[in-house]
Amino acid sequence: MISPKIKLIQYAGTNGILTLSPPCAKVHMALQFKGLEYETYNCKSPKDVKRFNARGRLPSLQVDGEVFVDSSDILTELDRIQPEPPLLPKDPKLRAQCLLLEDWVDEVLYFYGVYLRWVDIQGFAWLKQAVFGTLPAPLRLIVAPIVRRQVKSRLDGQGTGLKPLEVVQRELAERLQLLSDFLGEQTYFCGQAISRADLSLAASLDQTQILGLPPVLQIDLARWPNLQNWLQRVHGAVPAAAIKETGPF
Ligand SMILES: N[C@@H](CCC(=O)N[C@@H](CS)C(=O)NCC(=O)O)C(=O)O
Repeated sequence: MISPKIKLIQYAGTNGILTLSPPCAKVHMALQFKGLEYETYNCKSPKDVKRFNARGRLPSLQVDGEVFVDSSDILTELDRIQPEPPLLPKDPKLRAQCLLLEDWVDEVLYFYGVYLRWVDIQGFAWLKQAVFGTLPAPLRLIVAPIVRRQVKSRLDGQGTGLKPLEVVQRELAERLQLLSDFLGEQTYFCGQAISRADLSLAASLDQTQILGLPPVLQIDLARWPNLQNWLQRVHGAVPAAAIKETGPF
């Protein structure tokens, strides 16, 4: 069988990190988990993004020229073109659990990270350098605050943007505790094999383990040892998209 030609269109990373976007990192991990070869293209501007997704969001994946958007739909497509190893459990209950958890990570947990990176002053100082640092100074000084205002306005609409930092941090810690309780002593979140729920959560948590982050963007996983061990297990099977090899795992 001829391998499909795959191109992942994403937001760039920095300093050896493949991407700073959790959903783009999730797709990297799924491609690597399946052993599929692919190229990566880093979008350069919102206009560039719209060439690959009219909705203006990344990741986008080209498979033999056909375009797929949204990380969850992309993973479904990857299971179709390369069924082994599967990203979904076969058991209907575990399968439902897996898709619900993936959705929760992508649509709820994700916004805590967006808040801490774009709204919090220290988080944004780090992100600004990482994302806009290579732009010439005049452009950087104009573009970064404009994008920040757009993101903040969307986050207000979603709800998380309206909360003070202390509430966001408390809720995030409570949700990590829930994840830790959910996982318990299980090997992976939805059974004995890695699933797309594991990839989605790992892709998000990896972003908090990048070296040199300000404290507000770090999560100390030692507070939840079973999550820390689980992340290590996931990365025993799939390399992280967000951590340099010299990182903590
Ligand atoms: N649920 C979508 C989220 C995609 C998404 O929001 N991606 C962000 C990057 S992390 C994006 O493209 N943001 C640009 C924007 O909102 O204008 C997925 O999983 O693909």
